[in-house]
Amino acid sequence: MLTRIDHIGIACRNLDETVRFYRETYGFEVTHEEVNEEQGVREAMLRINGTDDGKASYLQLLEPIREDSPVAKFLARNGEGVHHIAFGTDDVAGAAAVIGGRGVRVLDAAPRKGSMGSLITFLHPKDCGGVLTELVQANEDGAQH
Ligand code: CMX
Ligand code: CO
Repeated sequence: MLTRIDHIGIACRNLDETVRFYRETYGFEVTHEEVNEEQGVREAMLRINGTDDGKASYLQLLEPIREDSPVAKFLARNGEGVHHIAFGTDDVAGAAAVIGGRGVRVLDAAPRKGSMGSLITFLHPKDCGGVLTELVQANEDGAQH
């Protein structure tokens, strides 16, 4: 059902400085940048490696664009750091229904738009041992490969 670590989401105050850190320290490059108005973030995706299911794993660097966004709230409470983990699936709605049936709160009534044309949904961190967890269905046109 879940076939890869799609990405790890990292909350930061300054996207450009954080991108520079990952480039200069590890040699990771930005594959894609976008603003997701619905999620309230400006984000950069850094592709790390391909995965057994033919897709890929990324770091997702997240800078808030609004004070009332989840990432802004997280930064105010915790400072910069790991914000969420995302698992990849080929059927996000199906996976959310199965996991929801196991007693975990699914935060979105229907999947929303994620990076690179993906479909995403979130699971409540309080039902996941303190880990905000995202499910991702990559865009099948290959944008996420
Ligand atoms: N990881 C772990 N725990 C978290 C958390 C996180 N990222 N964010 C909040 N929490 C915890 C808080 O610590 C708090 O715990 P306590 O009650 O023990 O103090 C509790 O959840 C409630 O926190 P809050 O600050 O009051 O936040 P809200 O309830 O308003 O929102 C959440 C929390 C998870 C429902 C909200 O952040 C959300 O809907 N997230 C999903 C969307 C999202 O994060 N988008 C940004 C990323 C976009 C992307 O990946 O593309
Ligand atoms: Co994410």
